[in-house]
Amino acid sequence: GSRPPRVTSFGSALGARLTRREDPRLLVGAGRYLADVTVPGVTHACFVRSPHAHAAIVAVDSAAARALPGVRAVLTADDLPHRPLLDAVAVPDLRKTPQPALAAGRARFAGEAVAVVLAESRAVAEDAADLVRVVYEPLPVLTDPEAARTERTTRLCDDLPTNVVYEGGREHGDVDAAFARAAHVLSGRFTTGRFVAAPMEGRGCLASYDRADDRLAVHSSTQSPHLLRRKLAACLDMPEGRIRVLVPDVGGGFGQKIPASPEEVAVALAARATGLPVKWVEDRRENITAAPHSKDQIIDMELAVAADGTFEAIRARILGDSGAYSYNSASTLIESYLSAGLLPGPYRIRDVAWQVTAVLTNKTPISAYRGVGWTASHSAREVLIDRAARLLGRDPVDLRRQNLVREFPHTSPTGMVYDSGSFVESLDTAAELIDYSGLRERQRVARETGRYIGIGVSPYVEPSGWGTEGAAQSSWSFSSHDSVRITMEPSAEVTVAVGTPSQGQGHATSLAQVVAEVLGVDPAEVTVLANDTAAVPMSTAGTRASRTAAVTGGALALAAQDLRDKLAAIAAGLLERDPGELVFADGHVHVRGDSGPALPLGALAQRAYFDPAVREVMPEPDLVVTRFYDPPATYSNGCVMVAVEVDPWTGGVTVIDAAAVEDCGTMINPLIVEGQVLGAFAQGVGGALYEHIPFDADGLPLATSFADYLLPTAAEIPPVRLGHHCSPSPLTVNGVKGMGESGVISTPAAVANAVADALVPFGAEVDRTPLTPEYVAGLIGDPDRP
Ligand code: MCN
Ligand code: SMO
Repeated sequence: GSRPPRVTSFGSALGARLTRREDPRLLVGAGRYLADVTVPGVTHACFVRSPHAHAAIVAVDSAAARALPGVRAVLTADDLPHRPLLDAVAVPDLRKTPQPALAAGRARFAGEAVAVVLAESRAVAEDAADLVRVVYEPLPVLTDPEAARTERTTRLCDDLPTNVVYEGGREHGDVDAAFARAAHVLSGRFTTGRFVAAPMEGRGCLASYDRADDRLAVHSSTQSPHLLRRKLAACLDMPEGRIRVLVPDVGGGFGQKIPASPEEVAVALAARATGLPVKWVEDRRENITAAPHSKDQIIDMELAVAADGTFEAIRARILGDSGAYSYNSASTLIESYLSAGLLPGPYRIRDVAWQVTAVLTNKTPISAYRGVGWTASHSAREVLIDRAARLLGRDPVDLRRQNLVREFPHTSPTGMVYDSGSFVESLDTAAELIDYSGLRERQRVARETGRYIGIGVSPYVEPSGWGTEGAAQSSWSFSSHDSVRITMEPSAEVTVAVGTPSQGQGHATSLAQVVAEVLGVDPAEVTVLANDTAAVPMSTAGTRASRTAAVTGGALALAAQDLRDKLAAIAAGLLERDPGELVFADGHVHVRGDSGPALPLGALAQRAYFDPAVREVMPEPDLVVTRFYDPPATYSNGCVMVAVEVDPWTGGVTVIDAAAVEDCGTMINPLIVEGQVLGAFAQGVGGALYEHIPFDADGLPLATSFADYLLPTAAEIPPVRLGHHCSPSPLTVNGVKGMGESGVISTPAAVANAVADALVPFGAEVDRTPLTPEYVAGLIGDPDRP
């Protein structure tokens, strides 16, 4: 493959706009995704899935399926005894609902796996799955979370008295007093639709069990290899060290591939039970119906505003539709509960009270998707702020500027400590980029001719770079550190092993830059591997929560520094110099102020490994370093602005202009940051306008393919005007903050407010996403009579 552009000046790798070195390989079709991985004797799995949202499983007759030539086995929960998947988080009062790998006795959502067929090909496995006769006895179906909340007879989990998996609340400050003295109280209900992450590549795995050694190897399209290993160990009752998780290229995850999936457990169990290597590649219909869904919150919110526009207090009741199980490694609570923590967002709001209820229904379980939890409360708040601006006759940009956090560190009432930022500056830059005042004029002129343009603004703060403290500030208690291993090979090439695989974030480039910067080498000399749990001591969380740049990147910078110290000690001994006199640049060790020939790192590495004399200088001259990092909490920020045009006759919304300003502290690679911003912006537009999985009264999903689950295409996304601010974190290595989710937190609110702004002449207010044409046309009523 072709090499990325060479950086001419070493030591300037951090912050360089390098094109992604992984792209040439991926773009010519030389990537190796899960579907490409195979082993001799591989058998293919197809799941038999429940066509009912809620039903007792009375009998399974697999005789006809077994008789089909090429079928190796048909297995049900009875054939594969195991421990169910359980939540890993320790949120007080969370009622955990165990989720079996295969439904045992009862199916709780349409698409839940009931049996698995193993065959010589996927085609035969699918044909055989059709021949498995399952006798179901339908049970009453719960689809409405409000109804499920009070229902006592029909319960999803027998061990729980109700369908409520979490109910709790907190008051920060004196909220009642703040509301009592406020000049204005804005209130409303906002509903965020049910998304599915829709990665280009679905989930999947290939499990091989070695009976002689009692070892399990699992290739998986996962974001969290160590977490998967831990879950498999628990479900299969195997020591963790006997399980190895290998990660091929992954074509998108967006949070959906954080949890260990029931299907992965079933495949591993099937491999162990039969001794056959078993491969499962999820298809699109399975992904849309059975992979975790996301968002789906109903928020009743009140905002107290003083006469001068100061935001005084927020009160929210958040109802999360969890689906059928409190999802295992991330927990369904990741939506509604995290939503509460970010209620104040980027504003100086003193008093906040929230009440969260998460309730089980007969739908696909909810788990993480980019912008986890935060999208919903952010959108609800921003929509109310625009209503406040209209009520007060204030410009929505001005009103926000007045209330944004300006001093750092800032402790939000919910306990988040914003370490640094450019909240006001990012708002102003976005307004400048999109020519806000010019757009207002264009809007005015357009209205005179019966055309409806609207402008929406959405400044945001992103809890990013989750280490243990960052997670804890969201009341999400788990150990979220990373360790990395870095090795200088005898050729002086550097191999880096990390536990945070890339699903498209460009880690092979950006993490190499971090290491190259410290060692003074070309990033092309640094290979980043995130493909094997055996190569890394531990990554508790994997790639999620916009944490890789800050956590893994931090660990790598520290490890590279240790490695450089080792090299300096060896070189100093050989050159009879003081290590402090040595400079690492251009792949050489130079003596400061000495213009004589420098020592190439290749020669130094050769000697470290192979020259016995080096042991006189350093008794253990191995060029391997392991480092651990768990950074303090850090918060990035930015602002999204969009302009839309609404067609009053069809209710169709077109995004006509957009600006996105990001501040993630020190940027490792601005080009990659911009790619992340653009991708998340597009997903945010999708969530705002198109994406939603409705369910009918029988609990059957009404979107099961891309014909009815509508993703935005390039045609729906306008060019985005990009801007940056840079407020380095005073707390993290290199001042790096994470940023991978920002656009999905902020964009839906910007679009919703732009539509609301366009509809002002019709006296309509928006109260949900997605803003589908039917919904918008319904708000407009008679297009001729604004
Ligand atoms: N970066 C940088 N400088 C910074 C911050 C980030 O150069 N100050 C770079 C990083 O080096 C990395 C990328 O930007 O290459 C994203 O970094 P970060 O914010 O740390 O996020 P992660 O790498 O941990 O990725 C996770 C994040 C999440 S949580 C979701 S969801 C999501 C997202 O990334 N899923 C994605 N972006 C995605 N992009 C793609 N293509 N596919 C997914 O599944
Ligand atoms: S939803 Mo991102 O993988 O934390």
